[in-house]
Amino acid sequence: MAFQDLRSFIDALAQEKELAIVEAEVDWRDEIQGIVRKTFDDKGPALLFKNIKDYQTPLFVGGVATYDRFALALGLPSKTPLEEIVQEFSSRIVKPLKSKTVDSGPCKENILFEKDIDVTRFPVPLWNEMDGGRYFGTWHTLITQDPDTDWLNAGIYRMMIHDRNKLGVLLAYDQHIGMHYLKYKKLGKAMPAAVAVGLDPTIPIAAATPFDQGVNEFDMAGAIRREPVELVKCETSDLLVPASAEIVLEGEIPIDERTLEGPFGEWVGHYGGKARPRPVFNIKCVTFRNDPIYRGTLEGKPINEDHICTSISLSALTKNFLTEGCGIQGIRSVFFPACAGGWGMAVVAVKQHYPGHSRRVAHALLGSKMGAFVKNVIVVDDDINPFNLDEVWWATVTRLQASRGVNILTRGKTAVLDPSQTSDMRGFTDTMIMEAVKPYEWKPRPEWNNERFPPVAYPSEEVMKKVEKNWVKYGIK
Ligand SMILES: Cc1cc2nc3c(=O)[nH]c(=O)nc-3n(C[C@H](O)[C@H](O)[C@H](O)COP(=O)(O)O)c2cc1C
Ligand SMILES: [Mn+2]
Repeated sequence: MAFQDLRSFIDALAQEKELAIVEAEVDWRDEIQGIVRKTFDDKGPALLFKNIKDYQTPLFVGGVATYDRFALALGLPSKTPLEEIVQEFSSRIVKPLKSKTVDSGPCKENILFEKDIDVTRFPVPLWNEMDGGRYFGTWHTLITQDPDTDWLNAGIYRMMIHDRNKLGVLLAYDQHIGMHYLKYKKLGKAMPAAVAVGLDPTIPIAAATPFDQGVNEFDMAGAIRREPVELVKCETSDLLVPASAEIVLEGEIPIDERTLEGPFGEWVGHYGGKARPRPVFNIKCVTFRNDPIYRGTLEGKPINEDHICTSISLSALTKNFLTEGCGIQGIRSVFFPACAGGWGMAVVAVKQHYPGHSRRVAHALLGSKMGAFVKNVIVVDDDINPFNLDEVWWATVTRLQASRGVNILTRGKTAVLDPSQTSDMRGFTDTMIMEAVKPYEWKPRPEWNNERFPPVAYPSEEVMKKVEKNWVKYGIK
C-alpha cells in the first residue's frame, strides 16, 4: 500500500532501520549542514532532528538519499537491484493516475493569516555556508496553474527566506512554472501559487522529474505510488495542494516585484553565480498539521537525494523515450549515475542490430529533454550492466578505441551552471560520446567461437547457477 503521508514513510524507515533520530541539540546555522553532509557521504540513514536550537518543530532530511530508500519509497524491498528499480519506475510512469479532490485534510488542522504568518517558525537550516540566505524550499513542491487550461504544475524550485511572509523564487522561463508566469505577466496579473512541504515521498520525486509540459505531477505521483494522491483546495485560491502535507504556504508571485536572491549551493556541486534580483512569493496564509514535521534537503556536491532521484527518473524516462519515442530496438537499460550529478552523464546498454546503431542511440539521447545537461554519453553492449560502473569502465578500456569510438560534438547544450565553461559561453558545451562497444563491422572468427569479439573469460552460466544453488553448503559468508 502507498504511504499516506510523510509520517507513515518515516515510520516505515524506522522499521527498516533506515532512520536515525537525533535527540542531541543541534544548530541550524553551522551544524545541521555538516551532519547531513557526513550522513550523505557515508550513505547513512535518513535523519529526524528533534532538538534544533531555537525551535520546537522537528526537521526530516534524507528520506530518499540512497537507492535502497528510493526503492522503499516505491514500496519495493530495500535491496532491490538498481536495474529493477528503474524498470519498475519506467513502467509505472507510462500512465498518470488522476488525483482525487477531497473536502478537507490534516494540512488544515491549523490555519494562520496575515500578522500571524511567520515562516521563520520552521527550523530551516543554512544548507551551505555561502548560500544567500536560508532556503525554505528545497524538498517541497511549488504549485501553479496555467491560466488558460486546467494544467496544474508542481515542481521543486528553490525558495529563499526574505522575510516572515516573503520568499524568493528562482523561476526559469523554460521550466513549467516560468511558462505559467509568462502568461500571467501578459495578463498583467499576479500568479497564485502554493508551496507544500512534508509529503508522501513520491510527490517530491514527481516534482523533481522533468515530465512533459501539460502533465500534472500529482497524477504522476499517483502513478508512481499506484494510488491517487488526495488534494484539497487552498483557503485563498482555487489551487489544489496535497491534503496530508505537513505545511502549506498560500500566496502569489507578483509580476513586477524583485528582490536579491542567491547564491545557492547547486546540484552541479558548486555555487551558482551571484545574488540577482528575482521574483518573490508573498505569503497570504499558512496551514499546517498539528505537531508539523518540516522537510528539507541539502544540495551541493554529489551525492545528495536530488541526484539519487534524478538518476532514477532520467534513466527511466530515457529508456521509455529511446524505446517508444524513437523506436530504437535493442535498448537493455539506461543509467544516469548519481555521482555525475544525476543529469551529467548517461550510460546506455544496447544490443547492436545495424551499422551506426550505437552512435544513433547517443544522438537521440542528446536531443531529448533528459539529455539537456548531459556532458558525456557512454554506449556499451547489452552484456555490460550499465548500472555497474566497474563493468562500464572495463568496457571503456577493452572495447573502445578512442580514434574510432570517441566523438566530440561541439557547442551542444548544457546547464549554465556548468563551472567548466568560460563565463561568456555558459550554456554551451562540448559533449563526448564514447562507444565502448564491440565494433559492429568486425567479422566472426573461429578462435572467437565464431563471434565478432574474443570471448569474455568468465565461468559459464551453468557453472555459476550450480554454485549459486550450492552456496550455503560451502559455508562462505
Ligand atoms: C533542491 C532542488 C532545487 C531546485 N531548484 C530549482 C530552481 O530553483 N529552478 C528550477 O528551474 N529548477 C529547480 N530544480 C529542478 C526542478 O525541480 C526540475 O527541473 C523539475 O523538473 C521542474 O519541474 P517542471 O518540469 O514541472 O518545470 C530544483 C530541484 C531540486 C531537487
Ligand atoms: Mn511540470
